[in-house]
Amino acid sequence: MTVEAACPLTARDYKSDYKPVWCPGCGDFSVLLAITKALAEVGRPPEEVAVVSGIGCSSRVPAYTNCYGFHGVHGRALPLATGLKLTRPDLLVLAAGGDGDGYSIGGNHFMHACRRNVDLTYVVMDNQVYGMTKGQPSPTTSPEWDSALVPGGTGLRPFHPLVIALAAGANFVARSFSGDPNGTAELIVEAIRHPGFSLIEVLSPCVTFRPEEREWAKQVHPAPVEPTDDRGRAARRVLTDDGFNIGVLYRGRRRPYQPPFGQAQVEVAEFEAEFLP
Ligand SMILES: Cc1ncc(C[n+]2csc(CCOP(=O)(O)OP(=O)(O)O)c2C)c(N)n1
Ligand code: SF4
Repeated sequence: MTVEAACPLTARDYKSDYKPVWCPGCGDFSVLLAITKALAEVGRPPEEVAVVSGIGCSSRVPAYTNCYGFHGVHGRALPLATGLKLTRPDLLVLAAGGDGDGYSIGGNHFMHACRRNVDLTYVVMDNQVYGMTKGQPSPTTSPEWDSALVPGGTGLRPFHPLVIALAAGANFVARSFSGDPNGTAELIVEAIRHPGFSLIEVLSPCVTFRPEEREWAKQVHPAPVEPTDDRGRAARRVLTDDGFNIGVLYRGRRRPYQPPFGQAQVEVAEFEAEFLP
């Protein structure tokens, strides 16, 4: 059962004492601020919230909150978050990470999390690069991005996470920009309140390996159309937009997946006996 907080919570109530080790200017600072503001606005106390991640600069978020946290294996934030939510539906479960973590090694889990539509919120800090491992291209890197590691660029078509999410069954899809922490917080609040699997793609510059991403501040703009509940229409829009439309892009009506809880068919001792010599 949800325990109402005795007095209004603030973003500070969700921050841990650990000081982020991100590079000065990294977009992830503002995303952390947005997440803590959103949690305060939703009002569930930190002990009723679990923040789950894989590995990457962006995946350090759980350590910087004082909610329950799980800093897991690279690419495995979503199976962890899914299992947790299914067994503890009373918790607010938020997964966070980067484009490498979520769309490369974790790409298969991403699709199936969308398909399962468990009531989770997934915040992806997309900087179109592997920041933590020093600048390799990620699935969302543009083909012509020239770097010392891949001279002349990859020449590969980028993965389009929002279209994949829509096709696979995500129930809420939004895009935001880290330079607007208040707007990002509002989207995260809406995503948390929306039933089912919600994806928020946050354009979050990696100022160290992609300094040109500082220009995103001049390129982002509000989505020119109202959100739709028609995923075909939403998919067409995000396929043809400029990649800088900010706001809610899709609000679906799928019922979240939540199998009956607490009706185990097998006693734990019985299950253990199968594995004991
Ligand atoms: C199984 C496994 N493979 C590879 C790595 C190395 N690795 C750590 S973080 C990372 C990519 C991080 O990129 P992203 O998720 O985009 O996060 P960012 O650092 O840019 O925030 C990789 C490849 C690992 N830790 N574990
Ligand atoms: S390497 Fe990039 S993503 Fe990682 S902390 Fe530095 S600026 Fe942020």
